[in-house]
Amino acid sequence: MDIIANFIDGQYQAPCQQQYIDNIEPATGQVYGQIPDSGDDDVELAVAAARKALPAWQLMPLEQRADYLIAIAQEIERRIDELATAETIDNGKPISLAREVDIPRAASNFKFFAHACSQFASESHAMAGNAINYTLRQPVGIVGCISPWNLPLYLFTWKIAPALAAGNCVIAKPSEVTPKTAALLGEICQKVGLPNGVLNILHGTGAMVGQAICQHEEVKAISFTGGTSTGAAIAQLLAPKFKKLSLELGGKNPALIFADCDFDSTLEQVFRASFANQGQICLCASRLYIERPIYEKFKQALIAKAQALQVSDPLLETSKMGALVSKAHLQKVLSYIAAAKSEGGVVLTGGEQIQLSGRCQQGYFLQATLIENLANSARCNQEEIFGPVITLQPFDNDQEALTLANDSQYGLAATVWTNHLARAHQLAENLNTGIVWINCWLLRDLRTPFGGMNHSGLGREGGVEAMRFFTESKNVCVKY
Ligand code: TXE
Repeated sequence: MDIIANFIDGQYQAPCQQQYIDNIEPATGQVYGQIPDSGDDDVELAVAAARKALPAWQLMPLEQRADYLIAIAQEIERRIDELATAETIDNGKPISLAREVDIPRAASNFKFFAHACSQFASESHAMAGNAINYTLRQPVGIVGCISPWNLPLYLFTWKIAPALAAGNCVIAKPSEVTPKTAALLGEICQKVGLPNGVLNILHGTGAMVGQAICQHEEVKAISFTGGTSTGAAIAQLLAPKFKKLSLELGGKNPALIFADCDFDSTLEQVFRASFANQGQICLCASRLYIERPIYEKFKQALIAKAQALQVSDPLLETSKMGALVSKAHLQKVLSYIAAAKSEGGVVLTGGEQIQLSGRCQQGYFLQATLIENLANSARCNQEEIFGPVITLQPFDNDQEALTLANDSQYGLAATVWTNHLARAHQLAENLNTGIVWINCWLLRDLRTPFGGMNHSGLGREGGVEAMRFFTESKNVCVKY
């Protein structure tokens, strides 16, 4: 049994109340470990550790702080196989995806913000009459970072790295569903000698330790990634406390596929955008709008690819489609397929849970699923399913495509597939999403603002946006 501990003040510690939660491997459906079910007492210990560490950490020369982040990145890279295996066991994603995307990106997050902290400039504004203003951007202090289960270490470090780079001390909570790589990050911090209390990692549920982190008076900012409803609950709780809040929430992302696109390349990329990580990425393309002249051809090609996509044990090197993250999530995704059928949807392929043999017999597996013939108002077109389920609809002109795409409460990411230059830029201007990819998907420059609008979140992560979120700006005006 793999028992995880909290990481507080540079040491692993059992939860104060000695309460634990089972940790289940999605590919087998079996309990393989236990994680702390932490609460207020554990948060108190973590805040005390952060409070003690803060003065030295925030006054540390930038280069020295950056050196710690680089050292963490290098240690992540050194332990890539162990971390990738742990991620796959916890999340159910194919081991090749964990090793090629999740873990390398965790290292990149630390490297990127190590450099960002030495480039993080500020402004001054000279005035007529012998006066000058300068802007200080000082660390917020103790901050909370709360992350989800779909890209565990990737999103956990996407928040922690800028928070540390900006001179804050962090209380971080991974999802209780995928805690393992976050737990291992504690060992990495010990190995590189990160000062005790700078990063504290607590495990447990959102309702208990998650909420306790958000509520603690000394935690001055919360960076959250997860479901829209959870984001709303956190915002409601924190509004009267006037804490800084970054919410990276769900998405229901349209793909606008025009007849003039590069067909084969678009097919490959759209398929990956739809089913990568079993469709459990907030940026996945889940609503495909296809210009009518190529609708049938593109549909048949997608069906063929979906049927060829082998669901298998995610620990196999050849695995391209692993398990969904939990039994509850699998049931949620299946409920949407049932809803689609009740709303007149036609399941073109997939739609059924798959039972594998051997060790994965009790695992949470689902076929890649394509559905057509649904109104844009249908639940499967309006709600985030967050699984390997996509819908297809034809359109006849640019305006119709834009109207369909923008008919959503979400606004995270859109993709546009066309070689028509003016069309691409005009659509990019008018799509109500925080991110627009044209003839590509998930091509990421960490300097860019990352996030969505409406029900997809509040604020932006990445680059200078993240450094500014994790600092308070102060204007100093000098008369001389
Ligand atoms: O997210 P939750 P879950 C969407 C997706 C998924 C749904 C729920 O649709 O089906 O969200 O997924 C912590 N105070 N996304 O259950 O519940 C929780 O412990 C403080 C999109 O993972 O939002 C976990 O660490 N913390 C998303 C984290 O919040 C709380 C990726 C996320 O949990 C809390 C994942 C509370 N009251 C899911 N309640 C994306 N944008 O990528 C929960 N938590």
